[in-house]
Amino acid sequence: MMKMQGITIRWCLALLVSVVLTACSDDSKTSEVEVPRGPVAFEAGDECHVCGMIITELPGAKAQALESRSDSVYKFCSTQDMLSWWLQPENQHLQAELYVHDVAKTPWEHPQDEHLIDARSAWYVVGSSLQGAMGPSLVSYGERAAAQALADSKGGRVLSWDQLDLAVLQELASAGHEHAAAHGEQLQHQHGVAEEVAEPVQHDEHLPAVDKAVEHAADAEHQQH
Ligand code: ZN
Ligand code: CU1
Repeated sequence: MMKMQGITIRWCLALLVSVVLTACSDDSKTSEVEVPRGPVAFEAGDECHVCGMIITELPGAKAQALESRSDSVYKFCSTQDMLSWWLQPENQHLQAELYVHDVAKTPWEHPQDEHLIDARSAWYVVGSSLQGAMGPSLVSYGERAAAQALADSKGGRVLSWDQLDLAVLQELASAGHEHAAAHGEQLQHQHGVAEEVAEPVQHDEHLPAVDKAVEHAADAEHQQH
């Protein structure tokens, strides 16, 4: 009789364990769907989803969004073009992975795909003299200290992803109102940026890079009128 009871209890335990295991495997199935796909490569000829410019021909941090439900991939010439797309009310409810270049790890003129990082945990400098695809740029970094170093040397301030809003976009747009005129001079622009980045960090008020940017803005202004 005792033996019979032992077997029954053991059988019940086995049943219980199998129920728990089934529940566990269901859980892992759910989380598998949410594993991020990770960033994709920028191909030659890819156009910015917002402004249509050829992304890989332009300097500065690029951005991309991978929308989960539709499997769509959106690529952007610049971090601010992704931000302006993201801030549209219909897009804020999307489930999307967002990536930007870590400018501390990859050349400004030709950022490399292996240095794309999660945009939501990145740090951004707004108001620096660094010129990107759309002129004045929202410069992205993986580390806050690296972002602060740019702000210290080339002006601007450091913001987290959650602090990026329409006011920031407006600030960039008004700083770059000459962009439309500068569009025709992309190559010249790129050279200016390459020289600027190659220069060692200086702390005097009259940075040659800043002079160049002002000069460029004045040129563009002239063309517009
Ligand atoms: Zn763009
Ligand atoms: Cu553009």
